[in-house]
Order: sequence, then structure tokens, then C-alpha cells
Amino acid sequence: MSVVEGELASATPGSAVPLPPDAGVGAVEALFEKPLIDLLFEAQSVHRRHFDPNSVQVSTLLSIKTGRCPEDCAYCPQSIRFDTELEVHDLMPVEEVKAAARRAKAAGATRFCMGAAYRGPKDKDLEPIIEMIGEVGRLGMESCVTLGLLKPHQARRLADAGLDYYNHNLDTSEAFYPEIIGTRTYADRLETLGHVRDAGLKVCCGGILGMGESRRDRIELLRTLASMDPQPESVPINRLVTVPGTPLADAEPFDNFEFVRTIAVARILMPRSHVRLSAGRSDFSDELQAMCFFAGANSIFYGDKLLTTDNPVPNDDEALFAKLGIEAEPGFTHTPG
Ligand code: SAM
Ligand code: DTB
Ligand code: SF4
Repeated sequence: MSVVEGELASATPGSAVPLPPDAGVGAVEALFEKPLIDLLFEAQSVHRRHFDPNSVQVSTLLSIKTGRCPEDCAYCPQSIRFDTELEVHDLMPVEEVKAAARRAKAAGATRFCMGAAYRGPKDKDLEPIIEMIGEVGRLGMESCVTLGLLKPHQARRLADAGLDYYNHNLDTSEAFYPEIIGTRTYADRLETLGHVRDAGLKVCCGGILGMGESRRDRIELLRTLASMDPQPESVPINRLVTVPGTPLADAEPFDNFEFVRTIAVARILMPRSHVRLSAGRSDFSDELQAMCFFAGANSIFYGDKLLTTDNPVPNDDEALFAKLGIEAEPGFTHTPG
């Protein structure tokens, strides 16, 4: 810890030591209720004890299978149940995905995430995906996939293929979840996360803000994430992207300060996790993004598209990093195999 960091940490108001992962509702509520500046100061103090505060991890996302998903997630443009005028496609050819991974590497990404609109993959779907994972590793990037619910043997197959991360979100609190998704339960999601951990994979797990949930739901989501042992290595915090045709198309815009508070509380509860400023950034001002980085967000998706919706164009992100003096986190290099 540098002298400045030491001073900052010792001057932290309230709990300089992060809350335990099983902190009670009251303790987490008290964080949310702090004056914003005190909360940000505490989150930033925790953040710089574990990370370089001027470094942000950069991931690239690609939808390798788009649309016609049988699930009914009320936020999702890819559900077959909603008319979202989506351009659908089956699993992309392996060579096309490999080429996209090479472009991501050349653009500076250190993690390549591949998403597929499945309830869960069939065993035969995993074969081409395993080839894609191999190429990402050979390029020296970390690999991540998000394929829905997994069976234990499927998680092991992905781990054996050299996959680094599996993304599977809890999305919201257990209590609010049935308002959003009817086709699979919270317990199903926790079970998949257990299989992912048991297979030795790193976990990327987070949620969405702005679906009409209460602050109590956000508290419960963060408590559930933080009480995982070990905590998820990556925590994507998405702000709902309202997509015409989905049941949440007319959801009220989510409050910017509540978004920043949620990032800060996530940082305090999960001090060693990468907290990703995920979907929704296209609607954020530079100033709001800067506040999120100050609150402890230290990962973004880079590239003009998320899975099916817009993300800021790379030029804008480069300009933002330059203005803020932020550097992309140095790459992780796999042993070529
Ligand atoms: N089908 C897989 C699954 O559900 O696990 C993988 C892909 S799914 C699209 C990945 C995540 O994207 C969801 O869990 C959700 O958190 C996020 N997401 C999807 N649509 C979104 C939207 N409109 N706004 C914000 N986040 C969204
Ligand atoms: C996550 O939490 N957010 C990403 C990633 N994991 C796969 C996906 C965001 C999707 C936003 C809506 C879309 O582009 O379709
Ligand atoms: Fe399907 Fe995933 Fe979208 Fe739900 S979030 S509808 S499971 S693609």
C-alpha cells in the first residue's frame, strides 16, 4: 500500500474493513443509506486496497447464437415469446467466431465472452463451442461463455476445454425473481452456479437494475452474491436496456445515483471481485461512468454491440479512458497449447 493509500484507508469513515460476506440486511441497508460522498469514499478506499484504481479490465462480447430462446425472461430481446424484430441466427460457424476473437485481441481485449440464447446447451452444442474456447486461449485471452443452465458433466467438459469463466446471472433477489422469469427458478440458477464452481471454473455472476425491483431486492441480490464462498470473481451489474416488444419495454428509467450506490455497495461487499459496468452504458454520460469507476467498477464490455443491443463505440471508450487517465488492465496470457 502506498503512503497515500495508507492515509486514505486510515481516514476511511465507518467500516474501513469490508463487511463480511454474510453481513445482515441491516448492515447492507446502512451502507445504502449513507451520504453518497461517504459511501463513495468508503468504496474507493476498499477498491484501492485490492486493485489499481486507474485500471479497468476490458472484455469483448459476442452473441454466438442469437434469439429463439424458449425462456421467458421479461427483459430479454432473445426470448421466442416476445416480438422484438430480432435478427436471429443459429450457432455461428467456428471459423467466424475465431476471426472475431482475433479482432478482439487486436483491439486490446483481455477476455472474450461468448453468449448463446439457450435455456441450456445440448451436449452436441458443446463440441463447436469447445473449439472456440481453445482458440480464445491460444490467442492469450481469458475465455468466458454464457450458455444458460448446465449439467455437472457439461461444466466439467467446459473446464477440461480450458474455459476460464462461466457467466450465469441471478439477475435479482429470490423474492422478485418470479415477477421476471417463470420458466426456470432461482434454485435452478444456484444449482448451475454450484456445478460451475465444482468443475473448477471461475464464476461471473451478477444482475440487472431497473426492472421495477425495490432497494430491498437489490440488497438481497448483493447479499446472495457476496455470501457465495468463494465470491464470484466477476460481478456484472447491468442496467436494464428497455427493448420494444419485451414486457419491460416501458420500465421507468433507473435512477443514476441509486445505480452508483449499488456499484459502491457491491465493491464494499465483494472487495476482490471485478465489478463490471455491463449493459446500459450507451445511455450513461461520461460523468456517470466516471462516478461508477470511482465507486469501484473496474471492468467493461468493449465494442459497439453487447449481445443484441448497442454499447458505446470503441472510439468513445478510448476517449473516455484518456480523459480519465484510465488504462486497460494488462493482459492475461495463456500458455499456448
Ligand atoms: N441464455 C443465457 C442465460 O440466460 O444465462 C445467456 C445469455 S443472457 C442474454 C445473459 C444475461 O444478459 C442475462 O442473464 C441478463 O442478466 C443480461 N441481459 C439480457 N437482456 C438484458 C437487457 N435487456 N438489459 C440488461 N441486461 C440484460
Ligand atoms: C451480462 O451480465 N451482461 C451481458 C453478459 N453478461 C452476457 C449481456 C448483456 C445483454 C444486454 C442485452 C443484449 O444485448 O441482448
Ligand atoms: Fe433466453 Fe438467456 Fe434471454 Fe433468458 S436471458 S430469454 S435464458 S437468452
